[in-house]
Amino acid sequence: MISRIDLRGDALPEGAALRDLLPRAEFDVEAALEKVRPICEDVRHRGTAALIDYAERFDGVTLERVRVPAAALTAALTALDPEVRAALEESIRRARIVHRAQRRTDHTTQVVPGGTVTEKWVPVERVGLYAPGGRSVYPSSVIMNAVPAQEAGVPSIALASPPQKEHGGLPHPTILAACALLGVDEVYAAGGAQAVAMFAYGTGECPPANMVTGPGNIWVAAAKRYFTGRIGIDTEAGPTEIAVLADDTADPVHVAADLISQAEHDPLAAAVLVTDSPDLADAVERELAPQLAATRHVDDRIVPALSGRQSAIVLVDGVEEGLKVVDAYGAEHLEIQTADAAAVAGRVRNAGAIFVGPWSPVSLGDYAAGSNHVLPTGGCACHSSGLSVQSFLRGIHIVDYTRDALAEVTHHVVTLAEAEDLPAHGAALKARFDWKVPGQ
Ligand code: HSO
Ligand code: ZN
Repeated sequence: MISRIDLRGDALPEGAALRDLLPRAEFDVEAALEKVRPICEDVRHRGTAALIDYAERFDGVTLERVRVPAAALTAALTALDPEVRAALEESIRRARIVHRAQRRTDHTTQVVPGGTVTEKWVPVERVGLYAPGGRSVYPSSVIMNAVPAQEAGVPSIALASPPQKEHGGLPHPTILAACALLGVDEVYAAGGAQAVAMFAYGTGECPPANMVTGPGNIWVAAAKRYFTGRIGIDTEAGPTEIAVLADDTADPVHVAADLISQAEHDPLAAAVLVTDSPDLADAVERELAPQLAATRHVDDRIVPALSGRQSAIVLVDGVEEGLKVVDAYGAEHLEIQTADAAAVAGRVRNAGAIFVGPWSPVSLGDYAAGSNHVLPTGGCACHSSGLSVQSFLRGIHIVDYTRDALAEVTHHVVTLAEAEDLPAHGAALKARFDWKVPGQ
């Protein structure tokens, strides 16, 4: 069901050459851009009327307004299963603990006597969060987006989620209940690219936002790409990925369960096991069938995900080589199931989040570790981080020099300005001192 890539024997290639040997899902955001452009421009020109038309066309619902009434949020919370409520509350509590600790404080550095640079962290003014609907109704993702934005101090937070036919054109009730628990009361029944456009351009009902975050399908990713430069975005979330680096100390039952757990998201989800133990590889493969027999979403998602070209068992000579492989892959989620897992984890350079040892599975991080589950996919972990308080803050440098401190550095500024053929830059400093415009 899952293919094997045998990298044992020869020395591993470096960097991109190694990455090319590893599996990865195709996720052609560029191709989706063409379809998304007219939708976004339609929302720009027709606003709410366009959103209502797309709700009819894509979601099969007739909306009178896109903004969800406050009473619907309260009703969803009242109707919420008490156990689900308790679990969401615990997830929120843990996420708050971690994200509150991320908040950076403003810092003033004295560069020279009389010359300071202060770095001041200012939250983004208004943020639009996106929560998918359809196959992926994830109230946990509402938490993972809203908590860092709130802890960053974002004053205006709105959320969009697709209208659901079976819920009278409102977003899914668990999404609404999660919003109510989090205190996010500005909610819109809008999905896909049109929801991102609503936030980017604003409509009669919804003021424009400075930033849009949150996972979504390829249309949402394409719309984020379309608006990059106009608004801030987190990463363009692709299909979810789990990589497991394991040796013969790993429990095949755990490894198989964890691979299946992320394969459950999407037929394009990736599950990659990197191991130096052929015995473990065999045992994990043997474990798949009985575990699949005991779960749901098998034929539509898990089997296509595990047997797709994006998933594999990669055999390596040792944990050292395994580290090279997982670094080249840069997984969204990486589990380390080896002897001395913490030390091995400490050496990983590229991963969205790392899960150490047998008692820290990815599913814990998805819901209740306190960590964030909006993470870079598609190898973007090599240059980007997951969502955090930092994602919603801008660091503004405040430069404050005295006359003497400026005088002391003027000759250097003038020299560099001349070297760049920008004499007016130098003149802006010289004009402040005992200097006359030549010829006057
Ligand atoms: N594993 C997904 C997040 C998620 N899992 C939501 C369950 N619900 C991407 O990190
Ligand atoms: Zn998950």
